[in-house]
Amino acid sequence: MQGFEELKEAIMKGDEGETAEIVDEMLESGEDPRRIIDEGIITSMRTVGEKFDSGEYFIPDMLVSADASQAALERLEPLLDAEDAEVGKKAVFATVKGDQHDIGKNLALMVFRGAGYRVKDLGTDTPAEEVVEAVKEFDADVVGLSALLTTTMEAQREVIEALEDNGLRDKVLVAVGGAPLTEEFAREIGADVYGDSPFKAVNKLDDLIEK
Ligand code: B12
Repeated sequence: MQGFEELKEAIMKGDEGETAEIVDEMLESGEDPRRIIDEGIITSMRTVGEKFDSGEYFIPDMLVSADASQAALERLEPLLDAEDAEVGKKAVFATVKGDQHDIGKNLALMVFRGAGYRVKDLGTDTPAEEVVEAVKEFDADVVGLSALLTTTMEAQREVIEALEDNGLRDKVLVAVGGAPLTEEFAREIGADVYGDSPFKAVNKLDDLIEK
């Protein structure tokens, strides 16, 4: 039986075909798609990140692993049935200005879609004004911001300030995520939710929305 061990190995070596096959087999044997994301993909990508940090992996290794994760996600996304999609919660997601990292953002926005949110993805390197415009246009309830660099974390604060300047801050909840962030930093910049895990972030937001 192919399982989490094999899935991790396939992602780590960046084998898209094998990754997709293992995911299919796991699904056929009844594995929960959310568990495959959380304990399979996210855990593997974290390890890839650590290997890159320690100098064992290089950029090309990481990019093939990211592609393999993407192949797995494509199979899982349609299965994350949006149980309460009729509620019509809307979110705008962006990686902040100056930052090109989007693997974590893409994972997080998929988890949000799976939890019933309609999500508009603004991509990477997104200026604060573009987030403000999208919130207005899309009438968003939630803004999800991602930053992976210590130099771009501050851009999350700029987005929150731009929302305030445009009179939108009370209208939306802001969730921030990305590896260098801390709960303390999230609080300091005035975010509503610190998204170390997108699953926890969705639950916290749902609690806040219901209040
Ligand atoms: C992949 C990667 C890249 C890829 C990005 C590919 C892509 N399409 O994203 C490439 C090769 C392009 C890249 C480039 C660079 N990178 Co880089 N990169 C990484 C690496 C190895 C992994 C990041 C990742 O994808 N992790 C996996 C995902 C799943 O984790 P995550 O993003 O944290 O997301 C999780 C949570 O944080 C959360 N989350 C994230 N966002 C959000 C948002 C919301 C709303 C919510 C709720 C949750 C949430 O959910 C996710 C799932 O749990 C990290 C190392 C690391 N340990 O993080 C370095 C790292 C972030 N990179 C780094 C650097 C320095 C760079 C470069 C400057 C390198 C260079 N010299 O050119 C450039 C910068 C380019 C730019 N302007 O952005 C440094 C940053 C150091 C620092 N202190 O700022 C790191 C830490 C590596 C290191 N130790 O040096 N990088």
